[in-house]
Amino acid sequence: MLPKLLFQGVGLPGWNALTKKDWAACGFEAVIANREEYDPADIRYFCSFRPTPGLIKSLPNLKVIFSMGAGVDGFLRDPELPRHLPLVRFVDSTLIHEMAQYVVMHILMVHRGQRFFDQAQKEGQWRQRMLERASRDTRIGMLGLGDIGSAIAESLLPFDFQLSGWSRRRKEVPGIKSFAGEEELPQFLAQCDYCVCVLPLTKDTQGILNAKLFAQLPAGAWVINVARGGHLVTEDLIAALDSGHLGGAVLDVFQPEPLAADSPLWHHPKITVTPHVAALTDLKAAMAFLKEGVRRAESGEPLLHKVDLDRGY
Ligand code: NDP
Ligand code: OXD
Repeated sequence: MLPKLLFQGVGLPGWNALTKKDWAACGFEAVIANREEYDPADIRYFCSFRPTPGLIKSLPNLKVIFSMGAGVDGFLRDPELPRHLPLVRFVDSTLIHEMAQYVVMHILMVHRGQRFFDQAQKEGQWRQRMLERASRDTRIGMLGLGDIGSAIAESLLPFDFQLSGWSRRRKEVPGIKSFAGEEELPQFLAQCDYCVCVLPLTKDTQGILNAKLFAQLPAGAWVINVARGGHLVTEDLIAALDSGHLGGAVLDVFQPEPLAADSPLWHHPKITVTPHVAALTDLKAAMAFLKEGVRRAESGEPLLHKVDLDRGY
């Protein structure tokens, strides 16, 4: 008999077309919460992105919790999360590449002045313009130099930008200057013409994109947030944009999501909004991730990408 895996709220595109047979090929019997009846005592594995608080605790024989996202803040907000169980997060090359594509695309659009040329085209005008700054003089910093932050920085390497990253521990990444810890944050920020947030949302990083941080960025800097909406203090961003200190912002993530219809972020002239699509979990990759995770758990092999619950990521 296959072990049972309970899914909650994992509405990936193509998800509904999967059959019990497809899941059995991954080594488990899939049970869909809120759609199928189940005995909580039968559930060995659990998978979600943002589970209902208390649900995981109701599964007495659970072995492993799988996160369908790279970020696990949706799990850690549950005060009843059983802390003795392993929480495994989704680390996937397709997702990492898509995150890098998103950030590279937006930085190049701004750097190359594409909005100016779009407007000129709309007006039928042949308007040439030099770049405001050569790439060799343009400084791009990653707040967070983990799996995604370092991949983004590495993707930017061929363009001759000055690249850096900030993390808790110092990193050795060729071509990318490493800043570490609270004490080096001001130095890091002072040299970011683009500041890209790719931090996990934890008690230490909640609200980190605030007035104090913006004030430490060079005049005209851009802020790109692809991490979590909880990192951003919205009013502080709007004030820093309206004062002219910041050049613009690209936001993919919000608190709450979907972004409220009356949010001022939607129509601000210096803000680009996308609906949490920098990278969406790929269904095939998700299936491979669960198959491998369940295989390891069943065979007693060590699990990969286990979250440190005390650290929060
Ligand atoms: P990782 O855990 O691999 O990396 C996190 C990085 O943040 C590490 O470099 C870590 O430092 C650093 N960090 C954490 N806390 C602090 C702190 N207090 N001070 C300084 N640095 C800190 O995460 P990923 O790169 O895989 O993912 C990052 C986030 O991206 C996710 O948590 C998620 O929120 C978001 N995301 C968004 C998506 C989207 O579609 N918009 C898609 C996927 C992810 P150190 O290396 O020293 O530990
Ligand atoms: C993730 C996300 O954390 O999609 O993977 O935001």
